[in-house]
Amino acid sequence: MNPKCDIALIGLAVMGQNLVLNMSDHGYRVAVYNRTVSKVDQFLNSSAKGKNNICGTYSIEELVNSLTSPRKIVLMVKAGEVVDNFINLLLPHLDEGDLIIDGGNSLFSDTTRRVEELASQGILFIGTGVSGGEEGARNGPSIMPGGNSEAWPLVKEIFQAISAKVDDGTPCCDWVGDGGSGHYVKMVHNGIEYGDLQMISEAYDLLYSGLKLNHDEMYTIFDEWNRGELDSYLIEITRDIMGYKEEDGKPLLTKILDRAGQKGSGKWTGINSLELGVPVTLISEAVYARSLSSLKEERLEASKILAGVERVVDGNREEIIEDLRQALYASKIVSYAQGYMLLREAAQEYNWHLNYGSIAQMWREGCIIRSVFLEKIKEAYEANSGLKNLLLDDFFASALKESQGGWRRTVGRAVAAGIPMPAISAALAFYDGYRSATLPANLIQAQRDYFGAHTYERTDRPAGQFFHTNWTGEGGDVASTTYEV
Ligand code: 2AM
Repeated sequence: MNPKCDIALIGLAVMGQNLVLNMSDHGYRVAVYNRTVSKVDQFLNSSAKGKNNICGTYSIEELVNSLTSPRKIVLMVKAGEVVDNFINLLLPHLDEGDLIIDGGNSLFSDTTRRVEELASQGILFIGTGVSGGEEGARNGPSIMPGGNSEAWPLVKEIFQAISAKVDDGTPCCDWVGDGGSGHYVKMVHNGIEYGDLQMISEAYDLLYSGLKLNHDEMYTIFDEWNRGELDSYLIEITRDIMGYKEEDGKPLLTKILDRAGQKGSGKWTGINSLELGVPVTLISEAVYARSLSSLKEERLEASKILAGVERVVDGNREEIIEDLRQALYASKIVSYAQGYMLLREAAQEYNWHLNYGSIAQMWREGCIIRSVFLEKIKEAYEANSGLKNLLLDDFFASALKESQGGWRRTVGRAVAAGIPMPAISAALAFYDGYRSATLPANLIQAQRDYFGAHTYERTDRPAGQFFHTNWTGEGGDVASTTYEV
């Protein structure tokens, strides 16, 4: 009889297969199963061929029986009810103390629910973000596990072995926290990714349609940017995309339809930020920008009707490009600061103890938003774990001071040339709002009190005392407490 397996994985799509191969490379014995069981043999006869520590199983029962105790079973299946279905199929075969791990892109609130439901039945549950795409899964992803903390010692060694590592060997995988916090951190990661993609695309728009640079010139610019503060996976692939030409010698990028797809994690981040009341403006703008891009036909019509200006950016080319680099860098700082504001509020709201430096470390390598920049975020939180806002850290505050000139000039140029920069300009508006000791919200309060008797606080009285004024002399003096206008 074959020795029992260390861990099992259900769901042999590419991510699942690659995680299995990765675990096998690290010496773990892995049992595999898939709903369409023919894919088990297909896998064993292709990329898993010759790897005798990968064991095919053909039923849930066989899978469960092939494991050492406590059993560890990873689900890499479609998010949503498919995860619940597999949990229900597994439950009758499991013993107390066994562990189910959901490595898919589940909504964090589903994960919180599953952790609680399974805990009441004596089963451990982890919901983990896995980022880095197919390549990451194969060679070292960023792994963000959260859930039942008793489960962490059972998989810590395996997860940290297969994860990406930073230069000093630290794994890009650590315990995130209780409930759905692992999937939450992955959701924010994906939201930040939306923001990064949008900002870079806005920079490209200014270079291409504003400055009329060709793709070789843009290749050189992104290559240079990738050597400095912006050094990151996404700038690197943008450079390579600029250099990619088809057989006819034309850049492939010019032939790709300008209609962006989305799978939902940016939207989830935006929705959650509205629910928690955190101004995560850049990511939300990035989601809306994709929605606007998808209105291709309507935009084509509108482009013939609505007046604009000629999309030309004049001036010293080198200065304009350096300003743009500064705008990108400053906006990126704001975007990550907003992402961390959301994490902080979520930790409060959902009762999680998040380690912000460790989250930056998990994103440092392996995942799509990996960058040199994350090292600085890690350092900021290591220096001050109670840091209220990343923008207030010395390093980031002075980086913004230095780049704000270029940032403002860039937004000004884009506005003047009719080039939309929703993310970069939203970041600047946020920055200017956040650093304002006073905002025009006093007028909003006056208006609300005028039309709806919603009351206001006064600067010349202690906060927490509410006043109502009879603005017209006609409406009466009764403040609104029971209705909202
Ligand atoms: P399949 O190969 O049988 O389609 C990613 O799509 C993974 O989720 C695949 O392993 C896929 O199994 C699985 N999956 C998708 N929908 C499923 C469902 N309704 N029931 C079970 N597995 C499903």
